[in-house]
Amino acid sequence: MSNMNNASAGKFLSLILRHKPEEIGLTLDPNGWSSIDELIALASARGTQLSRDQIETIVAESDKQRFAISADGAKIRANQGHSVEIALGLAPQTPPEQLFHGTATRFLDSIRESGLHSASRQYVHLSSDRATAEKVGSRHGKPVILLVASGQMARDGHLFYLSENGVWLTDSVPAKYLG
Ligand code: HQG
Repeated sequence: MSNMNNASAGKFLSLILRHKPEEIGLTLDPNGWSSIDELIALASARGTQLSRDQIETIVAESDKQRFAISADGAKIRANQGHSVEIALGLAPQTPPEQLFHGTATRFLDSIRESGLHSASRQYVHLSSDRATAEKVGSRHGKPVILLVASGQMARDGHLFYLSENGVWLTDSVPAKYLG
């Protein structure tokens, strides 16, 4: 049995709640929620010890508010970042006129050619501020910030969603909207 520190436990929750619930035999509901008790029990059965207190601490202290606990306290889900198909249940919203996407310079040619695609995730993730985009881009290498003409995209019929933790989501961004 292993007890994880909060950083490792946060990564574990991201893995299970966004990408691979099957890794511990967990099934997410159609909106991405999992019972906290079931998650703890299944993780424990596979040798990963997490407590409810630790989960609550991670949810409260996550720098990006990556997770949400349901109002009744019984369930948890990731606020964004999923590769598994779930419905966050967000209503489309009108985005600001401009949003930012941080990426790595080595992806630029491909992005200029074919636009922004969500790769393995459900949505392309966009930031309302440059500093956040810079951090997101740095995860992949030498960062570069792309400006997204989100206002024009919306007027042209593209849908935007705002996750509970403030990340703008859209299916894809055609190259003509990138500056
Ligand atoms: C790039 C983190 C080549 C795209 C972050 C990105 C975010 C292309 C990478 C969230 C491309 C995908 C998401 C194309 C897109 N050709 N490369 N046509 N279109 N790309 O990790 O946006 O900390 O799936 O630019 O903070 O980096 O996990 O997406 O570089 O909010 O909570 O393909 O994940 O949140 O990478 O990050 P990712 P992302 P957490």
